[in-house]
Amino acid sequence: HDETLCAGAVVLRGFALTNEKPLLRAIETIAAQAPFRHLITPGGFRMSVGMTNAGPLGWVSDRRGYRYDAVDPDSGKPWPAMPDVFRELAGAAAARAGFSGFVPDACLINRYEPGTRLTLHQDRNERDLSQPIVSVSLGIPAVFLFGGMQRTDRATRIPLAHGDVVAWGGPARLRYHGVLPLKPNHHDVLGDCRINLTFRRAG
Ligand code: MD3
Ligand code: FE
Repeated sequence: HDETLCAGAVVLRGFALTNEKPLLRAIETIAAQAPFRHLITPGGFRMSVGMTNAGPLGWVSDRRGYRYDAVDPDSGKPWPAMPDVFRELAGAAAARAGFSGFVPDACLINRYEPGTRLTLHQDRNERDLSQPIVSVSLGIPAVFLFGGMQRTDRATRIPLAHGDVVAWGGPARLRYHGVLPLKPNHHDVLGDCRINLTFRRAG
């Protein structure tokens, strides 16, 4: 069943489970071409989340700032292609949540290990903020923090498990969000990690 968290944010529990194996195979193929790495924030901190990308644009961070780039800075090559199974899953989830015609051009792949967290932030590097974001959770569960339009607004906690998909758009698009430090845990398929796919229309 679908859960509306607030206007513009819909959780589709288990929506990715039917494509679990193709998704995991595709992630392995991407990571073989563009390995997970720990980016440096503009402030000089190493992110605890490991990241890579697929699609025409990839999200990167370094001392100069956050941006989307067609090229993997580690290899100098374009990011791996966006697998059809990724694009189709993201489009179907967005449509079901009420955002028809979503065609992502960027998939950021985040890898969390126990202890890893993502501090509260907004996603605002994308050109067209009327486009939604779709996220797919795989592996060990996490607690997602969903805040308001200001960093200091009280955040609600949303548990996200293997196969859960969330679509965020409209009035939810610029809300602050983050992920609490992952608890030590084990997932039968992914091992001791969580992988999150974040689909965006960036360009
Ligand atoms: C709510 N990733 O990469 S995805 C990120 O689980 C990021 O890896 C988290 O936040 C993760 O930027 C959360 C869910 C998400 C993504 C974008 C949002 C939630 C959002 C934008 C607006 C509101
Ligand atoms: Fe985000």
